[in-house]
Amino acid sequence: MTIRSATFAISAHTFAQCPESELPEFAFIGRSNVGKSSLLNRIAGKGPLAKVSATPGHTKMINFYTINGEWSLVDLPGYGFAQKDLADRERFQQLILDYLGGRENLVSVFVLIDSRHPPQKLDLEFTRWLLMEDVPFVLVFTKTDKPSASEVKKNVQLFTDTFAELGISPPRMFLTSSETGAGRIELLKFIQDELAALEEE
Ligand SMILES: Nc1nc2c(ncn2[C@@H]2O[C@H](COP(=O)(O)OP(=O)(O)O)[C@@H](O)[C@H]2O)c(=O)[nH]1
Ligand SMILES: [Mg+2]
Repeated sequence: MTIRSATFAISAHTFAQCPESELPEFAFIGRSNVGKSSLLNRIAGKGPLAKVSATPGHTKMINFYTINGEWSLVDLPGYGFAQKDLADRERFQQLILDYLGGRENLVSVFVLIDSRHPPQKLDLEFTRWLLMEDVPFVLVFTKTDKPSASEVKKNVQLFTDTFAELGISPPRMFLTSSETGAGRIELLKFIQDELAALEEE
């Protein structure tokens, strides 16, 4: 798939502020600092769209981007960042749950996982929640340029094992790096296939 245009559309602080849209949507979620904004920029490939932050917990709203005028990428707030203000943290969590549970044009969620670490409790809890709620998702391992190939393989395998223990077949998995661009073509192919499947419905 060729990216002809990628533009920032709008930011939403509440679910009610999310714009009504007919465009199929793909949402990025994961722990703060996992590399959501970097990967979004890499996939769009049109220069910096989303702000990449040195300090975790920066994105406190939902940002919508329109690609080729045909579909949307959505940067959700990171989960697991210990906001000092509890009310603030609950507001983000509610925003995420409202969006994932209620967004009608949501096609698939990209759950970003840091490939340097074995499965983290929060990531597992979150994927379990998605399974329970029947929200379609894939796992996207980030920063694969950092650890050794065998370390990445081990951490991916640990995830696969976890799903096997739950008695469910593992979701699609992608290995990516915003540094090298690894995985970009595979993710775009996935998006293209999903869009094609929608057309056939
Ligand atoms: N080496 C490496 N660093 C990355 C990669 N993706 C993101 N980072 C760095 O990780 C930090 C957090 O990235 P960001 O995209 O803001 O994460 P977000 O909080 O999930 O949106 C930044 O310092 C990025 O430069 C990657 O693929 N490889
Ligand atoms: Mg971000």
